[in-house]
Amino acid sequence: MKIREMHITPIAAVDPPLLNAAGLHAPYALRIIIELITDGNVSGLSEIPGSEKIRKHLEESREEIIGKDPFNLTSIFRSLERKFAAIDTNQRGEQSWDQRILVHIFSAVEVACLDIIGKETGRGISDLLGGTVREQIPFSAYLFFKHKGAGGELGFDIDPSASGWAAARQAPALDVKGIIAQAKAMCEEFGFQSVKLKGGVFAPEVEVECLKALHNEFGNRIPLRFDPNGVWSVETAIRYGKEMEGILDYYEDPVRSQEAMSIVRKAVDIPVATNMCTTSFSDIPGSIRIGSEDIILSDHHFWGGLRASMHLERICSTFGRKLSMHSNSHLGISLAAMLHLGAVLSELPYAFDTHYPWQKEEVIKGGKFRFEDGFISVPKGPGLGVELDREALAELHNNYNRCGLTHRDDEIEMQKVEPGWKFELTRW
Ligand code: GKR
Ligand code: MG
Repeated sequence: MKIREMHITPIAAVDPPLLNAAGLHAPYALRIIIELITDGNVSGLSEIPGSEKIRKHLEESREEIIGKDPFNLTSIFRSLERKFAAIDTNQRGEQSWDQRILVHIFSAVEVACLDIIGKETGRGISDLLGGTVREQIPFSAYLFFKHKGAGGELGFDIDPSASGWAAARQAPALDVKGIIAQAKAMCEEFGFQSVKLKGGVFAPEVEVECLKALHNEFGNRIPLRFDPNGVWSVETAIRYGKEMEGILDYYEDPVRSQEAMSIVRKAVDIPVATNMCTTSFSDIPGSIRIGSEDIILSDHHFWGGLRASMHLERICSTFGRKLSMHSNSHLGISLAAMLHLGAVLSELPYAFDTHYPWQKEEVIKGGKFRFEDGFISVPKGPGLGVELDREALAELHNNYNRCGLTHRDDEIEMQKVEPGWKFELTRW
């Protein structure tokens, strides 16, 4: 069996004006859909975060992929490593999302090849990864401070005919009242049983007040997480961390760097989680030496695939860390891959993150995955268990061509509402 074709389609999915430490989400979130087709006409899919830089490198990786056997992942990876050895060092960036190229390409190729292998063998990806140990995967509500607006063509306007979560998704959430309303609407619609608040947007006392209000509203029944994406100083993180002891289930990247995280971790009695300070296998020795976190939030797009995330789980259990999942704005192909990973991990100590409720569009047939009590069932069909909706793909690709965005830049988007706004590594 050989890979005969590789289709790389950049897409843009409507995204509301969500705030974070890096600024503001653009009206569209960029993704890339990859389709590999074999000489036997079997198609394998994957989805990764989109940027022109990654798209260009994916295009350049064609010769390492076309003509190869999808079962030969190790040798494909080795040749990709050789090809990109010179460019892929230390480019993660200062933002909360990873900008390294090779990990994205590995993830794109691995998931699409596993999708092919699953279709060839009639087995789901979770079977290929060692077998399903759970059929339903728990997710957490992911709250954002946000401006009023639906995103996409509507931008900061709304569709007044929307109701339920579709209306709540457009509403502003710039204070305690807005966050509580968002949390209630999201939990009511999707049944989430834990809640994460994205912070690093307003002064610490405002965000901590929101967390206390969430705790008052939901009580201990709903575990809370909080993530200011590293823009607090060690002093701020310790001071406010102490106020949140007994309220937070975990404290995610309050500060930047393994050293700073380990100081906060020792001073505050809340488990500390990261998707920013320990983000690759080469960070593991430092993490163990310094003791920088209790929980590593993996992401198959950023750790180089599903098998790499399983490998990470093994390392985590060896060194006394828990593993859970980070997310960025995404659609159903990425979600399907996350579900298969969730199905095979030995333990799921925490519900996974997902931005999925913030996106209303889909690129797979049958529309969006459905949550039940905050859980999604692992798809049953062979491979990923999802099928590409080619009309939807064409529409989302048109969005991409029309919107003019080439990469994520939350600082530029933020400057449209607050002229002169600048991203700061440590803001408070
Ligand atoms: O979507 O604005 C966002 C988040 O801030 C995202 O970019 C982060 O990567 O959700 C992520 C996180 O947990 O840090
Ligand atoms: Mg995070």
